[in-house]
Amino acid sequence: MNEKGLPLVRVLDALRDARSEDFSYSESEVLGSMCTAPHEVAREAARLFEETNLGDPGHFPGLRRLESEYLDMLLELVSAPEGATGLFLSGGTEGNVIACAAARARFRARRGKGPGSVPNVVVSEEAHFSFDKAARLLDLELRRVPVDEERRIDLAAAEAAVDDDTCLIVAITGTTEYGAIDPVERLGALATTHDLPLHVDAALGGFILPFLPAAGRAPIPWDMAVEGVASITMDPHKMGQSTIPGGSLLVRDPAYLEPLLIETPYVTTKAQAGVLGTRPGAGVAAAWAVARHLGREGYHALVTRCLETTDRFRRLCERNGLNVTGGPLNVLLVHTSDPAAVQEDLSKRGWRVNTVPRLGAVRIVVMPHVTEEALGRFLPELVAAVAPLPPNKVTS
Ligand code: 0PR
Repeated sequence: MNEKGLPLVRVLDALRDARSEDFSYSESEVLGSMCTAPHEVAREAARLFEETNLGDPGHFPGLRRLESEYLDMLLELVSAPEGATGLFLSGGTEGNVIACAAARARFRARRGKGPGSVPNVVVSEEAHFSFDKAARLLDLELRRVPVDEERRIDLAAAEAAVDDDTCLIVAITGTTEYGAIDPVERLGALATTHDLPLHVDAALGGFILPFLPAAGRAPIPWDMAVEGVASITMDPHKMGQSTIPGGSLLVRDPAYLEPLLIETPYVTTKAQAGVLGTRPGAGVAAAWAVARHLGREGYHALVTRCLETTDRFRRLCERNGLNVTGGPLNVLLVHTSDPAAVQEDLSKRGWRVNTVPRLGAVRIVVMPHVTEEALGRFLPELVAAVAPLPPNKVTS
């Protein structure tokens, strides 16, 4: 650390320098991320609440009210029954880890203490690595089962994987690397038959699926209206268009979280179930603000725009000879023999895509900041990076 403090202007200059090295959402340069430019109202709310801490909410009753109102909005969005509850968290990872911890606690309570086998979690091979973290932290066995041709969990394989040591089944509604949607109703039935909880990882899909019908698409059953769904992860900091960090875990029965509650004697909560102690209030205020400002109508419009842009860009890619796949959401994969080289090439041209080495592709996620105009400029560069062609051969 420097001995003498630097003048404010120099610190700010250094910060601006560092920031200028970053790629930007606002210029649509970042095309492979699942995060997005926060809505202006979310930015403003985060600024207003930047010093607040939900680890000790007695000091911030206004913010505590916003958190409870926001969780009520989410619970309504996922068709939660009366009495359901939720936690505002730091993102999808925390949501999935806590869901696994709750399932393990339920399993242990039923099984009793004593020497037992390692509980397992049944999930598709497409599961986000947050489940590997959960398995490592909680000493669980992650049973990743194969998928069908649309990269949804293979039901027969899921059924075969469930045994007496299973503590949780997981459905993913919007897989990280493909945007596939597991059949939640069928998995809910499987969970119910085996008296197991079903966790839905809707980190991505949670802010898309509720708005599909108004976006002119067929509804997909995915939420607590489906029997067997015990918990749902959904992230305001992805398609919720809020600031980072912002995640949530919604739980049908508050008793599910009770074994995780830790008494917190020196702060103004009685007990906490989440991982964080000091917890940023800014994310809650931002998520509340963007939800209030957009309302259902605003999210309908956002989802419609992202899905229509995705469809149009997919067709454009196909017309230009690219091999494109991806599920029914806003995730597109462009296949190539060398995803890392394509990523690097595009990076030099000012575009950031992510790689999906497992599927031999680069990933584009049409998030709210990704405009049709930017994708139009990006297309020739993508074509050139994937299969070098003279730019005048590009069809728009
Ligand atoms: N569940 C699913 C289905 C996810 O896709 C993700 C993250 C998570 C859980 C974990 O969420 P958190 O990262 O909020 O803990 N999926 C994105 C991904 O790995 C995260 C991401 C976001 C990656 C922005 C890159 C990026 O630029 O693709």
